[in-house]
Amino acid sequence: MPPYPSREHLLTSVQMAHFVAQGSLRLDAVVPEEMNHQAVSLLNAGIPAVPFGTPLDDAFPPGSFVRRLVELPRIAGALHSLVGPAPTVDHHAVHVRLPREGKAQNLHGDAIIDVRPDAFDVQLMYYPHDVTLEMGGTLSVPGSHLRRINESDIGRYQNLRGQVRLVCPAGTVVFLHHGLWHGGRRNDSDIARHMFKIRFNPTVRQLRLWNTDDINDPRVNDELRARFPWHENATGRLEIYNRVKLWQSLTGNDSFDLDYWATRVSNRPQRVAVVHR
Ligand SMILES: O=C(O)CCC(=O)C(=O)O
Ligand SMILES: [Fe+2]
Repeated sequence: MPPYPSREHLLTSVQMAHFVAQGSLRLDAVVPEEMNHQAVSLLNAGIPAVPFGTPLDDAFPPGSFVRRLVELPRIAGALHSLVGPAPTVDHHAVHVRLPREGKAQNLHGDAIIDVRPDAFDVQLMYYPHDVTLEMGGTLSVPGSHLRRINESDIGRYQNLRGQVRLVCPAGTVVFLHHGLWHGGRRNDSDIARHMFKIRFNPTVRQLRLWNTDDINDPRVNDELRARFPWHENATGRLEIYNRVKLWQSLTGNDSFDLDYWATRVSNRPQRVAVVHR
């Protein structure tokens, strides 16, 4: 994998802010048709497993399908922007929702007792064919990634306001923050739905890894301010706060804030006043 994708393929600050607020980033039809055609039989045959922590370069041989997938310029650029150069592969899996399978996967996060406030893993999800509403696209709850839960403990929750069921054209790739609440839906169609997932762990600090030329674009703050329909009136603000903290960490700017809220609640002066008696 080229260590530094060309600048034009890196994410912009507006796209990064979108990821930080929503917990995902979607690249529609980014994989060429010729690869999508090969994908289903390859995925059905199985992609050899790799041990946790295998460097991406060692996980998939040069020229192999998966290597070509992650080397597509826009995918390489997004991956670099999110987790940096030389990430390791946590695990990968092919997820098939069978035709008229009759059941859905419970809502869950792919994380358990993960309290990292700054570093995050990303999950690349690749859909080699069109996914219609009936086909059991991945459901996700935008903006849920920083509301900490443990894996499938949220499985009892059904149909949260603001949830999205993925409907997408062939060759779409979605990058998910590891904390995002999601689940494969029931496939009510006659066509099997395939998705290939790779989880990546960063090996560098996730600090300004994208194209920061537009860092002062007002749309950055607009993205970071997004509220979601499932937010509680007051506690929903916690999501904005956690987002501000993540943006501070990603930009290295500890004083970044949207409306002084993060500044206010982190004000814990250490200077001891000299009291004159
Ligand atoms: O099949 C799906 O759409 C989701 C599978 C899943 O939860 C995952 O890959 O982590
Ligand atoms: Fe999952």
